[in-house]
Amino acid sequence: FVCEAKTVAIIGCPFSGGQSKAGVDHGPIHLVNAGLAQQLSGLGWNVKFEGHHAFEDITTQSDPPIGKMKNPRLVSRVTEAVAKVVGDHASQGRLPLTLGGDHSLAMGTIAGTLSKHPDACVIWVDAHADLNTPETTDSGNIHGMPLSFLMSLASSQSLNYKSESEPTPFAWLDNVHLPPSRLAYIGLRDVDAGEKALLREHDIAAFSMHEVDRYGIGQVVEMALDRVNPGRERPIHLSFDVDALDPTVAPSTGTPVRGGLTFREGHYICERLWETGLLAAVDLMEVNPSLADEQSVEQTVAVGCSLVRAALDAPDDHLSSAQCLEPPAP
Ligand code: Z70
Ligand code: MN
Ligand code: MN
Ligand code: MN
Repeated sequence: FVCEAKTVAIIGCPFSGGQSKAGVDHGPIHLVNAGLAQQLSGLGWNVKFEGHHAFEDITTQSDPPIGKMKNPRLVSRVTEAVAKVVGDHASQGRLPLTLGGDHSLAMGTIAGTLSKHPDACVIWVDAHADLNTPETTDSGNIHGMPLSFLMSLASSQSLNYKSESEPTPFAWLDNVHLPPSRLAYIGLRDVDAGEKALLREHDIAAFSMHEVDRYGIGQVVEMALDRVNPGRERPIHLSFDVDALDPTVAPSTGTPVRGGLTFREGHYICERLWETGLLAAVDLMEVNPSLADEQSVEQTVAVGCSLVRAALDAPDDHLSSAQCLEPPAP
């Protein structure tokens, strides 16, 4: 696989049903209003953006919790719709760029990527593992669970929601199986006990901030790729939760956790994944413009746009001459 897309499809997803704080649904609107589409055109992309997906036709009469899961029917129907949009863009040869919205949306984006590229791997950049099952979750927020659904850990470990009188709303995911060997995390620092057990049980590649400190971001990205993409031939789906960055860099997010990635570390991940030529889809999630003062919001939105530009460098390799530079003699 080599990414030959010259068109990026911006999929704005103003959705907040996977968690409980208002405002994250305004993230994509702020990113677009900051000029993201024009910035990507400036890098040489054809940009396809036809307005945000409001999911207006998706309403649930009543959506009481199933087990601990909050808004399960709404999240399921929205993510199913997102999977279809992402899959359709990928099938048309466009690179899907999904703007969140909360991270439950990645259930849809990754399912969409896998529908076109069944062998894709996922690099998940986040302070959190988002790996809880409906059983291990404390919060009941589905944005803390998308990976357990994508890897079918939820259905194997916590079948109790299937014993309800109605069928599980997540039946649409029954044929989606991301193998745990194709997921690598970077930036973790707030992982629940149940998630740690799952990471161990399934031998998932998890590079926390400890490893970033120990090896440096350059080594960590190579180690992550060696685990999930050793032959460097699999398409890569990058799912970037802005809370992976340190709160001094990206303050406007629902669950800031101190000790995060620097501005450069975040950008390096994006640049390096673009450089592989294998990037097949990008998510930028959890920008919440209601959770900070105006200047912090502006800063977070600007950093979000900047990360996307780093991940989607120009289709024509305009910096290729830099690759000819020799390192200085020792
Ligand atoms: C916790 C949970 C989470 C983002 C918080 C937190 C998950 N593990 N993810 N903020 N982006 O609720 O499951
Ligand atoms: Mn707003
Ligand atoms: Mn997340
Ligand atoms: Mn997070």
